[in-house]
Amino acid sequence: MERSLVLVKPDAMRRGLAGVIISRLEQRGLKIVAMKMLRMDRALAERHYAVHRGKAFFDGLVEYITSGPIIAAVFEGERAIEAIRQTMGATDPLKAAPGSIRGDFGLNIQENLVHGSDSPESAEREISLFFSPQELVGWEK
Ligand code: IDP
Ligand code: MG
Repeated sequence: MERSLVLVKPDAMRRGLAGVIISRLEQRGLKIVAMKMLRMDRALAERHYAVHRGKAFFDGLVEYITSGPIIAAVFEGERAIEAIRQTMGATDPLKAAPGSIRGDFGLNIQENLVHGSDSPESAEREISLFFSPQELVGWEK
């Protein structure tokens, strides 16, 4: 079992696509183990995207991700990280497969609707930025 941090980004929230995005991940067979709505501040955005610091798109990315409310969620499932990345589609929506979230709803490489962790190490680090261990809800009896 793997866990991944998913963010419904501000553009998706503004466009009323939160339900569709969450629904597609649920339909894929992934289980929600944590969820909250929040607005990221600059400090959280810079930590979450620390790996991109120094890149040309970093400042714009921080502006964008802090531009409105988001939904942060943890999804769990077998090979969840890869399954979520596939369900999201490639970073550039024009390169994302039709049928993927970005391929179906996106055009812009920055405003690309959704975030999903890219490795188990990233997932662990990212989940801990948004959730305390107590906020991860178990499904087993
Ligand atoms: P990912 O979200 O598919 O993992 P990353 O390369 O980790 O893609 O980039 C993080 C986010 O930064 C992207 O989802 C997108 O919002 C933004 N981004 C990535 N590359 C570019 C770019 O070339 N121009 C503008 N924004 C970008
Ligand atoms: Mg990434």
